[in-house]
Amino acid sequence: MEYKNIEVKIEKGIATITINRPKALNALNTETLEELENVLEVLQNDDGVKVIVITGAGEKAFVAGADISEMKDMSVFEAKKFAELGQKVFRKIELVKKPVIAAVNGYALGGGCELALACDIRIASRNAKFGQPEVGLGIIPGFGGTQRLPRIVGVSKAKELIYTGDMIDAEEALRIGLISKVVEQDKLLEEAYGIAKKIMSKGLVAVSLAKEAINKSLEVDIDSGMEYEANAFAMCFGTQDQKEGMAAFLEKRAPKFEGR
Ligand code: CO8
Repeated sequence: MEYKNIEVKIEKGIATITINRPKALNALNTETLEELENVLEVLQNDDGVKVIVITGAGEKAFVAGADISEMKDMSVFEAKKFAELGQKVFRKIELVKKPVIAAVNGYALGGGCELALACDIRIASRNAKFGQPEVGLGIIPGFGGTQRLPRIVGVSKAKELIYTGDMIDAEEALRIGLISKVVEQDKLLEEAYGIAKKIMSKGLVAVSLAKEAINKSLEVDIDSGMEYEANAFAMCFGTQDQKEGMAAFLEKRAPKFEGR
């Protein structure tokens, strides 16, 4: 597939997806969402890709939301279809069996904030701004924001952000646990790649199982979650990486993981 609205670069096991629609501050229209859906499928099936980084083109915006010009005249039916498309694509990010890091380089508003929320790890540049301004447009978050934001920052803060539409800066986002790190803009990708490389030095089957188990913790009751964890933990013992990791520890040497 030819991409018009995203750029994809794969280097040393790290795939970088850059949302690139500068004229609309990287806002997500149907075409961009379809391209994202396609590339996630491609990257999921590419064994050479170990970690995925998502960022926005330019220095101003990560993603300034869903495309308001496209949504303006939507019928109820079209709006439902559009919301479901965004939800499907973001769920794919959550379910892809590889870590996904959002490198938030500017405005992450509405659908842009929701895109970041679907990623496993969020870091941001100092100029980043987060918000769910939808109620100011007479709508609500529709790409998972009402479901993921309360799970990540707690119900009270999520309601405050969604009811007021307030924008918060990167420091505040860090304080409330919406992101895990703030760095200078020119260091953002370097930092994201640093995290990616650290993850890639570990047992990647284990990392993938940890992703699944942590996701489950947000979806099921604690006993089902514990059972899921115990099964995932046991599965690690069927991997070469577990044998190598523990042998290396006992032999006092660095492990050589193969990701299997
Ligand atoms: N959609 C379409 N175009 C956009 C968007 C957007 N979300 N954001 C910015 N643009 C365009 C502007 O229209 C402008 O275009 P033009 O140059 O042709 O006039 C260009 O990008 C530059 O923007 P500004 O001139 O506004 O730049 P400023 O620096 O003055 O302001 C802001 C930057 C603060 C980011 C401002 O652009 C803004 O407020 N943008 C909209 C933010 C927003 O409300 N986002 C939420 C959208 S709704 C949403 O995401 C819902 C998700 C769920 C959908 C469910 C489906 C039903």
